[in-house]
Amino acid sequence: MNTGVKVGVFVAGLCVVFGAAAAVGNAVGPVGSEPAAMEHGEDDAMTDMPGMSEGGDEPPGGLQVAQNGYRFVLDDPDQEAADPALVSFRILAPNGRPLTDYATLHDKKLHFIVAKRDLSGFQHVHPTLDEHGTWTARVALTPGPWRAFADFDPAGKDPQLTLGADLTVAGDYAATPLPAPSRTVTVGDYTVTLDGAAKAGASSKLTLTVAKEGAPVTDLQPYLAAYGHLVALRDGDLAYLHVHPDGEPGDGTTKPGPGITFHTEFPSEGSYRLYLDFKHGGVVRTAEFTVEAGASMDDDASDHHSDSEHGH
Ligand SMILES: [Cu+2]
Repeated sequence: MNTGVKVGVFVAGLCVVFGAAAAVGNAVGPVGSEPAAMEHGEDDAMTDMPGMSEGGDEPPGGLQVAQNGYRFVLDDPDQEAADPALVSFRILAPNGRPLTDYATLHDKKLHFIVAKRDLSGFQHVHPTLDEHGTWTARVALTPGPWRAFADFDPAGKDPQLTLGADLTVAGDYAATPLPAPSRTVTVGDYTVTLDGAAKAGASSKLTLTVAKEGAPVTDLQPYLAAYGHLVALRDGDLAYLHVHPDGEPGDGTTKPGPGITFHTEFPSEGSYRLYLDFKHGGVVRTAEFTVEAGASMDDDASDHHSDSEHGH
């Protein structure tokens, strides 16, 4: 499987997860609640490989500062260390003007994420938009190289995008080594356990189970219309993957914990940092994991998959 195809698989996975059909390129089918935005080529899907529904060679999200005519413009990509730091930016539309009309995506018009290049410092916030199309986000910035991501869906027919831009904060910086892979992390009084294998180019089922002081949490609170939000960033280039769990609060079947299940595809083998946002007791917390995606990962989790249906 060549790189382009793998990327295609990944993009297809993203589309399915987002339910925003036609996030890129060709058909992914009417999988979501949002109207499909495809203009053409709905039947063009690659059919030469099982499970493939997405052709083209779109890269994973977050790697490009401009895509499909949209551009992510930070007003000041050189920032001072501050908490809070105000980061303002615009999304320029294909007509060159700041975009002011956004579709709501998971309760928000835009999701703004920053992470340092060493995958530390992750923050996921929801900035405010003024009438001129300028967004302002409040984040905590420490010295070093950062990547900023804007995850949004332009109103109208254009697909949802994640654009990325570099942000530099002056000052002394030493990269932190990526923490070793771990199945369990602690956030305050909470312990989050990861089950399942991260696989490159194949569907990966990941279940994150939340406990507080040793007791399973069964009353997670909806946050942005889900019981959990998971962002994965690839070590090395910070390719961005935002996935949402199976089921929604209030759908009659999805329980509010302790487990939150996600299906996604990793675009390649390698190391990823996973950031799970969950809400309990009125507070949103983020649990961070390092995972290794690849066929060689030992999977001692309860969920065993057959080998990749996509082959190698
Ligand atoms: Cu968000």
